[in-house]
This record gives sequence, structure tokens and C-alpha cells, in this order.
Amino acid sequence: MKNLTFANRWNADIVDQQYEIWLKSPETLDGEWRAFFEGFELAQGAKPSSSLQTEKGEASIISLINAYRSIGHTQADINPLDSHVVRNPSLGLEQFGLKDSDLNKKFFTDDYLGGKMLTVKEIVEGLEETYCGSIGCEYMHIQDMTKRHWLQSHIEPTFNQPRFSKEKCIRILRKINHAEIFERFLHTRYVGQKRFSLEGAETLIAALDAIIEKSPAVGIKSVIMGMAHRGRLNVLANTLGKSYNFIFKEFTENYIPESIYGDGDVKYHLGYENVHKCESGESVVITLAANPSHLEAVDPVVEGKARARQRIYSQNAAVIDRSKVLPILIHGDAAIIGQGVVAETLNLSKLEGYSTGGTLHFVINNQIGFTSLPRHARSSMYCTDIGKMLESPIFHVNGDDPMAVIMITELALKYRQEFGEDVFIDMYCYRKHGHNEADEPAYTQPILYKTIAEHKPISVYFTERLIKEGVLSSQNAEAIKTEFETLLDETFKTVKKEVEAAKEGSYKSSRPILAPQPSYSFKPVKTAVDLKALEKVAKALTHIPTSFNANPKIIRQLATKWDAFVSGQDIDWGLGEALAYGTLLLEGTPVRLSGQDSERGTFSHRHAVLYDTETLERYTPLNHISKDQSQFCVHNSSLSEAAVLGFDFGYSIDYPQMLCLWEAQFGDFANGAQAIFDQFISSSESKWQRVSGLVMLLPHGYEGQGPEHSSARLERYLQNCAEENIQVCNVTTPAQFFHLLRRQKKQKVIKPLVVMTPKSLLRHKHCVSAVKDFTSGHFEAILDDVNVNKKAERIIFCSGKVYYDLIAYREENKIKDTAIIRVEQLYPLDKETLAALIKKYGSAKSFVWCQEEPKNMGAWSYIAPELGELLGNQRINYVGRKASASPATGVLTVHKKEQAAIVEESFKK
Ligand SMILES: Cc1ncc(C[n+]2csc(CCOP(=O)(O)OP(=O)(O)O)c2C)c(N)n1
Repeated sequence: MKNLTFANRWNADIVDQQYEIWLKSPETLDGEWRAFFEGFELAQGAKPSSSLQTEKGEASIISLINAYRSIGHTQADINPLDSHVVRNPSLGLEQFGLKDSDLNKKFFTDDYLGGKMLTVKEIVEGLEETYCGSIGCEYMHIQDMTKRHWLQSHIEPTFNQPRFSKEKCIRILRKINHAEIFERFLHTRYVGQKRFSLEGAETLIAALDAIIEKSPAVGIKSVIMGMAHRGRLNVLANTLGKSYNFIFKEFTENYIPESIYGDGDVKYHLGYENVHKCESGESVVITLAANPSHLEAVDPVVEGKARARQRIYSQNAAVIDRSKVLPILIHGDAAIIGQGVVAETLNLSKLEGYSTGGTLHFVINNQIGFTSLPRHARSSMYCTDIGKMLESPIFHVNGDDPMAVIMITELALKYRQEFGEDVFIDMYCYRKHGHNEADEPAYTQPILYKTIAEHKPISVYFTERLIKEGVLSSQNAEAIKTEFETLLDETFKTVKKEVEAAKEGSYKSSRPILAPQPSYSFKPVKTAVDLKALEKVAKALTHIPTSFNANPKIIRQLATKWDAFVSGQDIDWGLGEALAYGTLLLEGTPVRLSGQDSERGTFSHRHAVLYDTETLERYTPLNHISKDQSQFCVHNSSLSEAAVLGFDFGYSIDYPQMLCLWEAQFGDFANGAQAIFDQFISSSESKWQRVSGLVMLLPHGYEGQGPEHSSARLERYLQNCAEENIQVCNVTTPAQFFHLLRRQKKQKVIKPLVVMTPKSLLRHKHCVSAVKDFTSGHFEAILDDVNVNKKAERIIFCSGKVYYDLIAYREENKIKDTAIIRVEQLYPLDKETLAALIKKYGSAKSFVWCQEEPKNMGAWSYIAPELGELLGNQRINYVGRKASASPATGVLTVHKKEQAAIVEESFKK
């Protein structure tokens, strides 16, 4: 084996070891290894050993079996629109040194079917049935042999063929009928209305039913789903149990929801939750997350929600049982392979802070995306090839064969529960209508749509099959349909009556109106803590067990922090932040902080997790404050913005008791997650009445680090502000940050909080607070100037770090007539306090807004009209960088000059 010629020799040692064993006792090795060495010896022209001679035929058989396992799917009958399967020449007998004349020869099958003596014909027929029927299996890319063998042991002995009871077959038929009749009903009663019909993929409803019905038996208590537009109404009605009455009403002209506040959303974006009573009598909570149009953006949100629920179901146990909550993501074939957030989300699946114990992915592969065919939508063979990055099993299945779909879906569920990993079902189907019902598909796919028009509905094929197999009579089949049609008809009539009555004002909904949140209030929230509690936290943060070998530099830093605490002065940003988390933990509020390098902190200011220099053991001081404290969960995230922010948003929605924070490495990078902010964080309350208290920490500040490390694009967040949807802050002291973070859990309203966080201020000698600032006071939305009397001639309004440059200049130049007012919370804006301050400095004649950002960025566009209104006929002057295409200069000298000019000019306008 020394002349091994593999280009990649990483496994040479293992191969050598196995080879030695093979030479001595080949029967102890499994079939794949044996086949490999036999093939190798043959290729090397080595004289076959005697055992090899007798096993040469067997080696061919093993290669043949493995070929079917690997590429059998390429000739599986998975496309309902094209049953003509092209034979894959790589599966021809001759490829394995076999001939037709060998068909009746018997061989040992090794690990196939538990090792039997079968003829070549029997083997090939069995393999064809198993790997080339309605289900194409891909699992040979899985490196872990336990998983491969597990899959083989489930797929091969059953020949991948379902065997269901009569009752189960009828239940499947019923579900398919419901799906189909529901769509047809809407099609004829609400002509031309968009609904993104499921027709062509109705088997989805039967598959979801099978998962939910099986859930209690495999320990699942809650199923949380995410899906796009396609078939969503059908899933809402026939899976979630949203009433047909309500859905029909949503279709009626002049429909105005009675039960929501905010702007609402189109019906095929709405979420729903219900308790499903299974035939077994057990219950499962099923949830469909609300989602925006942005395809796949909901994926990480669903994962975050699932993880939050897993924590709840495990009642905060140290080890969380993820098997109890199952995330299901339903994808379109164009979207799953096209949208980058899918890869980002998959990449979270095995990470400590983000895993949900496996997701069941179900692709409605209708072989088209709007007007685009697969060849325009992907470079990969299958749309599910992305799943191979996780070594997930992938099952391609013919949607016209509901029994196959249900069987493989149930196997997928079993796999998820067994291994806690993702699994993919790629259901090949078709789209009966255009992209939506008003869309003409024949413009671009005339031939395809002719084929589809001639194709019989799934229910017809399936009914025919069940009748043929004697499962039911045609009368039974008809009765199943009629019973559902009657139900829909009657519901439709009731809805009509109710809508008429509503028009005349005589109908009153019996459903309660959801209470909106209380109005936003600037009333101080009690966030100060008593000294004892503060000291307890400070001590835990700065006193590491002597047995732990912390980095010497960190030990020195901790000592300095403790000294500062004892002196009552100079609490820096990092300590202020940790004190906020620590005191919340002591009070019973768990904290989750997630982001790139958040454990240490991008700027080395946090050190939330310490590493033993000898053992690499981890130590998280915030989890060592008290025995009965809540848990601090800090996680370094993958290098993703969209998926991680989406995940943490989802988490925050489903676990509101926790303080959830997401941190960007630099604020700029959050724009990679723009859709998550726009479509979820800033608008979910208005669209879907889903509230989140997520905190976004965005490092921001002009310090000469160039266009991408200066601005967190404050303007973007401010532009999204309306109707008290979010809070945007740019605070200047550690104590203010402390009170702000604590306020997030103490105030009555639940609103996302966007904070511009500092970089250089982390180590600025004036950016410190006294201990008394933590034990008294509260968060101040506006900070007045305590160093200037009310006779000031000029007021400079500013927000954030520039304040420190302004006070330094004022001191250096001994300026006495200028007050500097800090707007610590930009939105909602505390206009009352601002008005009071403007009144206080009644003699001021000049008013300046000073910002570091260019004029077209930062807070200027947002704040100018607000200040203008408060100042009445007095003018607010802008001082800051000129409007620019790029957020910041890349040249340090230019930055310094600009910064100095801004500060100087602020005192001159
Ligand atoms: C991020 C994003 N880009 C574009 C669109 C517009 N769009 C809506 S549906 C669709 C096609 C989706 O195709 P596929 O994923 O195959 O699902 P199907 O509609 O066929 O079920 C497109 C491009 C969108 N909604 N979201």
C-alpha cells in the first residue's frame, strides 16, 4: 500500500491499517473496504490472493450495490410530469464486470439485506425497487457510517415501499382531497384573487399531517413551521386549523380585520398557532411563523423561535432536550438554492448557541420559480444540493405518489429524532396555475403548461390506486369528497350572511380585540440597584477562582476594575455593561448575547468568557454570581448577519422573559441583515402584532478607520422609526448604558432597541461613571449640561461620541457660553424634556446640531424638523461632514482635519 497514489493522502494511515487487516482476515472488514482493496489489487495488477479469487464476483456485486446506493437516485421515477426515466449508464451491469449471462448466478450480498445468497437478477431488481422507484435517496455523502447504516437498515429491508393500514391510506386521501377542494373552492368563489395555490403539490398537506400525527410518539410537543406564499392558505386551513370561515372572510371584498391593531398584512403572510389533537388523543402545538415576501428570510427566525421553545419545554434545565420542538422549513425550489440566507441558516444548525437539534426541510419542488426554469435557477443538479454541506440525508420523491411521500417523510422525522440533525425532502411536483392565479404561465412555458393541463390531479391517481388495491370503493371515495365540499359550501353561506350583516351594522364579531401595547412613556423606570447587589456582581466579575489560570493581562485588568469599583469612581463601559447583565441575572432575568466574537468582544473590552491558560477550560464570571441566579448565555456566532440577527429576533419573540441581544462586529455590517431589520424587527408589531424586545448593539463612531468601520448607518434605523415601533439610542456613559439595558426588561412596553455602541469610548478616560450613578438615578433620554449656567448664548445638540470632542474643545478654549445637550435617545424623542431645556436656556441665540456623520447620514435629516419645530422661529444650524457618497474618508489625516473642523465650527455658528 506504500505506493498509494491518491492525490489526497489525508487518510493514508487509515487505509494502511485497514489494508493490513484485509491481508490477514478480509472477512472482518465491511463490504466497502473489501471492495476497495480488491479493486485496488486488480488495478495494480497484483496476483489475486486465493480469497480474492473466490470473492471477485462478490466484489463486483458489492460495487454494484454501492453504485445503486450512491447514484440510484439519478434514475428514480421522481418527476410526475415525466415518467420517462433515462437509464444511467454507470449503473449498467457491464460497469461491474457482469454480463446478462450472470443474471442467474448467485452471490453473497454482504451488508445488503443482511447478507444473503441471491441471484444477480434478484439483487438488481431489489435495488431498482429500493433506489429507483418514487423515492431517490442521497445519503452516501454522509461520512458517519452509523448514520449511513441506520438509513440503509430502514430503506433496504422495506425496499423503500410503504405498507400502510387501510385507515391510514384513507386519511392520506382525505388530506389530499381537502387540499385540492379547498383550492378549487377559492378559485371558483373568489375569482382572480391571489392565493398562491398549492395545486400540483397537495401531497404536502398529507405529509404535514403525517408528521404531526407521528409527533407525540417520537416525543415532539411543538412543531414550528416557516414557509413562503405557495400553499400557505392551504396549510393555514388544513394543517393549522385556521377556520375556513375566517379565511373566506379575508377573501371578501371590503374585508377589514376586527381583531388587530397596526397595519396588518396580506392573508398569505400571516402566522397562526393552534393545538392539534392527534388520532392517538395526544396534542401537539403547531405554529406557522408570520413571514414577509422576502423568500427564506423567515428561516433563521423559525430556528430562533424553535430554540427559545426548546428552552421553555426543558424548563431551563442545564441540558436542553431539543427533540421536543421540531422546526420545519418549507421551501420553494428556486428560493432554497438561490437565497444566501439558507446557507447561513444551515450553517447555524450544529453550533452550540444556535442548534435546534435538526430541522426538517420540505421542498415544494414545482420545477419552476415564477417564470424561471431550473436551468436558470441553479447551477447544481438538485435544488437541495445545499443540504450536502451538512451531510444531511436528502430524499427526492414523486409528489404524485402520496404513499411514498408519507413514508419518506416519516423516515425523515425518525432520522431527525434519532440524530438531532437536518434532513431534506425534495418533493417533485408541478404548479397548476401561473405564479399566482392572475398570472399567465403559457407566455413563457407553453409546452410545459399544456402537459400540466392534461395531467390529472393527484387525488384522481391516488383514488384510482386505492380502489384498485381494494382499500375503498368508488362510492366511499365520492363520499369523502362530498362531505368536505358540503362543509365548505355551508361555511361559505354563513360567511356571506355574516358579511352582509356586518355591512348593515347588525353583526358583531365575538372575537376579542387584541390589546395593543401601552403607549410609550418617558416616565423614569426604576433601574438603579442597591449597592450590595451591585457589589456582589462586581466581585463575581473581578474575582476569578485561584485554581483558574487566567491570562495575566486579564487578571491585571480585573484588579483595576475592582479597584475602580471600591473607589466608587471610574466604572468603564465594559464594567457598566457587565453590571447591567449581572444585576438582571440576580433578579431572575436570563440574558442571551450573540454575535461575532461577542464572548471576548471585538474590541477586547468584554472578556465574558475566560480561558484557562493551561487547560483551555472556560470560565464565565457572569454565571458565578449566586447559586440561584439566572443563566447568562453568551455565544460567538458564525460569520453571518442576516441569519444570526434573524435567529435572535425569533428567539426574542418566543422567549420575552429573556434579555436578548445581538451584536454586530462593526455596526456597518448590520446592513447585510437589512431585510431582517426592515421586514421583521421594525415592522412585525404593525404587520403581525408580534412584539420583540431584541437589543441590537451596533459599534459606531468616526475614528478614522475608513468607510466600513465608522458608521452603523444610524440614518437607516431612524428612517424606519414611526408609531413607536422601535427605540434608537446613542448613549454616552457607562451608567446610561447600564440603565438603558435594565430598562429594556423593566419598562412596560416591549420594543426592539437599537444602540449605537462605542469603540474608542471603551477606553476613554472621561467616559466613566461613578458607583452612585448605578445605585441611583435612571436612564435619561436627554442629558442636560451640568457645567453651564442657564445664561448660555449657544446650545449645541449632539448625540454620541462627538460629545467628548466638544467638551474637550470647550475646556481647552475656556468657552463658558455654550451648553451641550446630549440626545441619548433619538427615537422615541423626548420632546417635552427638549422643550423644557430650550426654555431653560432662554437667552440662547444660536442653536447647533453637531454630528460626525455626513449631512445625508447620521441623525440630521431626522432631527432637523423635530428641533426646528421645538425652536419655533429660531434656526437650527447644521455642523457635520458634508453630504457624501461614502460614509467616511479612508485617510486618517483627512479624518482628523474634518473632525477638528466640525468641533471648532460648532462653537462658531
Ligand atoms: C428575496 C425575494 N426575491 C424575489 C421575490 C419575488 N418572488 C416571489 S415568488 C418567486 C419565485 C419563487 O419560486 P420558488 O422558490 O420555486 O417557489 P414557487 O413560487 O415556485 O412555489 C419570486 C422570484 C421574493 N418574494 N423574495
